[in-house]
Amino acid sequence: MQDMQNIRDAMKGKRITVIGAGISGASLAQLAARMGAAVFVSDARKIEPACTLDRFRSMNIRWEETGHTEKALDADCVVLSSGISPACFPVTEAKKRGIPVMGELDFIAPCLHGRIVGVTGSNGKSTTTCLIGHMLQRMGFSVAVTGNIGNPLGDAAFQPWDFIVAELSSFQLFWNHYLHCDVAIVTNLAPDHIDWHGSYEGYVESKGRILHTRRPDGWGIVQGRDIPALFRDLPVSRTLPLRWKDEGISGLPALFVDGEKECVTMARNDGEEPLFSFESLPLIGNHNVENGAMAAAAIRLLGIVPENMGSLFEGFKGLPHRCEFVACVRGVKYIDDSKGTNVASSATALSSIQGPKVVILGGQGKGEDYAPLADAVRRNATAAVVLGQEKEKIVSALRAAGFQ
Ligand code: UMA
Ligand code: ADP
Repeated sequence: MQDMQNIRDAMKGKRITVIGAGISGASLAQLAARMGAAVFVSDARKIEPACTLDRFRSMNIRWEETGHTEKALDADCVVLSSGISPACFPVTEAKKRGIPVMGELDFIAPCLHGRIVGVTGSNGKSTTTCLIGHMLQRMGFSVAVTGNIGNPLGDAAFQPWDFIVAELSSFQLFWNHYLHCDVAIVTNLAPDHIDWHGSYEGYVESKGRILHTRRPDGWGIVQGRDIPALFRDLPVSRTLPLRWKDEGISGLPALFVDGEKECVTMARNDGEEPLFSFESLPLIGNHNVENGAMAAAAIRLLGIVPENMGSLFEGFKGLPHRCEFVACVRGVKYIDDSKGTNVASSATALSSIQGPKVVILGGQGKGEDYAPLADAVRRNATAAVVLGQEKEKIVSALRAAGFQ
């Protein structure tokens, strides 16, 4: 490819340090090496698995582990893997010394070939990303389903895709300037990763960057209720807000979900068109209807007119650990929603699953207020088993909500 040659010419001999040797960092390092750079990887912990180091050796990539040292700063540019914080030592020090610092998305953006659908949000990112990928693949397009979903974006570089559907995190978007989406989706907003961003406002600002950096002729899809937080005083253009019909809010364009007629329509200035009826979506819960609505709208906003939108959902199985049915033992159904890793997602799952429930809660905290979760437990569960690092905080929130 010609542009690979141009990029290689520009990168030849450049000293690139990649911070973090996890999945995204290892992919970035290999991409930089393929571009002809002299690559050094620095990780605060031991680099694992061992095969990562085998690959580094075979590609002449040098590294350090169990701590960032001065060696990481002997570079023309410092490139950050997915979750690296602006407060980490190599970043603050590189900035002090005037060494350019680049996020993962900016580094990879010039190497991507294909129209880009970016999906971010607090919950439903992976489901929506995979659903869009599934629908496009069913139509016969070549599609990379990539990003924060576990397939690093760097692996999609220098390949001719029709579409790249990328799940993007608030961490990645914090650093983004040059990844311009054709369709940019923010599935919804709820508090998450406040420890990393410092505040909810900072988190929302990072998520909003997917809209503010999209292509000028690109479209945005967001929850109607999230528009004020995402745009603040900026003009709202080429953005489709999702609204439930019973909210009674009018205005065009809009993506309408009609709970009574159980169907989804898209309305633009040139008229309203049906997208699908709920029964065609093989996933449970209103939250998944919203994910399906955004996925279908993305297909249309890419300019694709399928004969039957609903039929594109066929064969989509849903993702593991997301309201996943595990087993039924002596009449008790076991459902795994362990991917519900913030208050809003677990509260949504609790209200989506029918019948009396015993809920198991716990894990590591991210600085969230547990009151809304406790309220959802009080309304939807008969008993709660609480464990893990956050158990005391969760138990006191449950007590404060009057859950016995
Ligand atoms: N590290 C440093 N210095 C630091 C901080 C971290 O060297 O200051 C090192 C760590 O020691 C570690 C590496 O950097 O070796 C980062 O590992 P990681 O597991 O945090 O990240 P990756 O393995 O690169 O995985 C990332 C995403 N992780 C994060 O954004 C935190 C994965 O999303 C993603 O699937 C993968 O890239 C492929 O693109 C995970 C995630 O939890 C599932 N994402 C968050 C979420 O979904 O809420 C955003
Ligand atoms: P993410 O990639 O954003 O973590 P997933 O698609 O993996 O989202 O879903 C994780 C959990 O979030 C699900 O198990 C479910 O409990 C909840 N969830 C999924 N979609 C939504 C949505 N649109 N709104 C609220 N919660 C959702």
